[in-house]
Amino acid sequence: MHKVYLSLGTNLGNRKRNVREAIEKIEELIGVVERQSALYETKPWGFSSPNDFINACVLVDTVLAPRQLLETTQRIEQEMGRIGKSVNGEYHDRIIDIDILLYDDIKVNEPDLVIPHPLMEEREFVMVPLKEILS
Ligand code: PH2
Ligand code: MG
Ligand code: MG
Repeated sequence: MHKVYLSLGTNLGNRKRNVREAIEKIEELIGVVERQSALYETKPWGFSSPNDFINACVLVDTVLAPRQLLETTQRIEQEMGRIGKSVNGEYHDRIIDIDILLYDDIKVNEPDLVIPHPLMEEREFVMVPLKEILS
């Protein structure tokens, strides 16, 4: 089993329901959610939008390898109706974003997959919920 910390973010639609649905799908397709942070209401960081976020973090036990994990988080985003991804660091409103923060204590450096998440330490909306559940 591998311990994985994921960040969840949503700023469109019924945000609490989006988080709930994402966690249900994580349980179904990734593994047991061992810990879940509180939900934090946050202002958009790095772009401007009238739509505030709800952010949270979860700790999941999974048998998936890092790349399978990435494919599965992307599949969940798509199944929940996410359209468009951030291109060239330009962000957009979204129904759900699921980012991989930490995977055991390994490092991955591939064009589309970097672990630990390279921007996590700069982002309060990640670090506050993460610290709440970090073991
Ligand atoms: N995600 C981003 C960019 N900006 N701001 C907040 N408050 N919450 C996020 O989840 C978020 C963001 C890129 O994925
Ligand atoms: Mg993100
Ligand atoms: Mg993402």
